[in-house]
Amino acid sequence: NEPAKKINVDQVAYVPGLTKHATLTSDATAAQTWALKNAAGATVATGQTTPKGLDAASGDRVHLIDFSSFNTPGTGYALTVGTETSFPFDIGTTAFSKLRYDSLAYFYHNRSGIEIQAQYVGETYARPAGHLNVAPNQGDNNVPCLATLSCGYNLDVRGGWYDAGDHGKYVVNGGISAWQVLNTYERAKLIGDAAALGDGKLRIPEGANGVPDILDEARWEVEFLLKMQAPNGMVHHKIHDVNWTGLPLLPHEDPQPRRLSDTSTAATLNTAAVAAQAARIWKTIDPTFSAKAQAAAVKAYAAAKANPNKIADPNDGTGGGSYSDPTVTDEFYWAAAELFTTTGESTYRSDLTSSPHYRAASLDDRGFDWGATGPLGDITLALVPNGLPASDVTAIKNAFVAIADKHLTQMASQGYPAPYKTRTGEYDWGSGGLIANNTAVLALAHDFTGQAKYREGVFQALHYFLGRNPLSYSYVTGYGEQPVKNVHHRHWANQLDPELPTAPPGALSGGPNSALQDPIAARLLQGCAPQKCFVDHIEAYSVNEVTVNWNSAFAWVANWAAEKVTT
Ligand code: 9MR
Repeated sequence: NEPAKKINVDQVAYVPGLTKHATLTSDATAAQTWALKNAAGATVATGQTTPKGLDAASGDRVHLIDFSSFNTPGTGYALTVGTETSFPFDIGTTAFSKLRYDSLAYFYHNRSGIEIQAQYVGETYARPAGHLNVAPNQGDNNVPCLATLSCGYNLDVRGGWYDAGDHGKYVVNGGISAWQVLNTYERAKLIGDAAALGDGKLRIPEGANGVPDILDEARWEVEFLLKMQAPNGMVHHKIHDVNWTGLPLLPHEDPQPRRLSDTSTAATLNTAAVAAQAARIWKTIDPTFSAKAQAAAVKAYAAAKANPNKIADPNDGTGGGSYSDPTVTDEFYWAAAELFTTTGESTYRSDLTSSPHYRAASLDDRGFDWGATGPLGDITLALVPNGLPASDVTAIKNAFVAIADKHLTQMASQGYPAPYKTRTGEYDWGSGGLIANNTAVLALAHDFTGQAKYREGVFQALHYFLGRNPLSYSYVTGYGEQPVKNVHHRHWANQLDPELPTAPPGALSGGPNSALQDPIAARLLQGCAPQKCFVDHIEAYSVNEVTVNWNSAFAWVANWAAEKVTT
């Protein structure tokens, strides 16, 4: 890792009019004097730190620096304490107008089955289409099931997004990702600023087709989810290489045969949920696609009810991740919520209201992810008009506010505040994605109450991602003075091959994971405090990978933040 700073700041930007906090690491027990310097080196504000003592998540002794009262926009500010200096940062909002689109650009970069063209991404990131059966690729055109299954058909499952640093495509993770990209738009359309998400806002081939680009991008994945549906309505869990490939490797150069895993209840319900959401979003934009998606959703839900306990094999981790989820009551709830919201039909309504997850019962302060999807249904029920009793919708909104309050309480006790709490007090694989999802809970609490404290919480969480953390990294590529550079990815692999690029701007690293689940992390990070269990190394896949589901969570938050501070 690069050396950490003693004063850690958001390396990108603080927003005029919002609180501005930084963290000093110091063993001193007395308050210290801080100074804010402008780009010319002149002191523009001073104050005293607040000593907070030992901080559990980082293992640092910390002081709080509060320079909220300084609001003059500008670039090149820095905080100093004695001889220590922070990285420079802006006070302003321009970065947010870029960050919202860069975080969404992640998805085009990682499309499968289509050439990635220089006119949208530049020469550095242009590449041929992957997995179209052009040698040495074996292609996703006509893929058989795993040898041990006898499903009796092959599927054409070209397209979609690669999951992460690997070339697998996993329905359970593609589902939450597509849903979050679509929800970014649906929320903006209902209660926010949809104009900022209109046609021509992203650099993608569909940029001038009259449909918002964010929808075009999500549709690339939704179409893939629909292709994964078997003739009986169940949906195949995943498609990936027969054996793991090494790094670096461009998608079109992957020589491994591809194979479909068995269908699973979780994948089937993910597809039902996202297809039902898509059906209502495209209802007037493309009625044919809307009807196709709705029919697939209805069929998938019925198939899942007939096969309610078909759990993906947790040991099926050769050539791709397992993404096995032993509990599917939350997926049933999410799918019923989407189908009820789209169709209004009573069978979905009764499944929904009789679910143990009803009224945000499973929203907690660990948050949601690909395996815990109940809150996705709650977000839809809270945002999209439906036929539920108003008191139940209010109860769902109140649950988000109550969890947001828990996050604020926990953040107030932290040296480097990030909304996240695990049962063991440690950080999980993909902590960045979990933190981003909890940040969305804070954002929704602001949507539902209008209270400023929740908006402050959102920006505090962004500060954590953008450098106010004990390792002084911006976990977002291309943003800040010291962004992560060596994320685990097969073609953003500059660390292994100087001919290949580093990641483009706007990709979120998975971030600290105390379980040290790869050989590099295990070798380098023994004994780390939770927020320090991270290394910017390309082979450290359990801490420094990028994935669609973490970027969808981060893009949701980045777009919300941009809406609040830019016009
Ligand atoms: O994000 C997943 C995380 O929650 C799991 O703990 C981990 C181990 O099963 O797998 C993560 O997902 C990876 C997937 O299996 C394969 N593609 C890359 C994903 C991100 O690391």
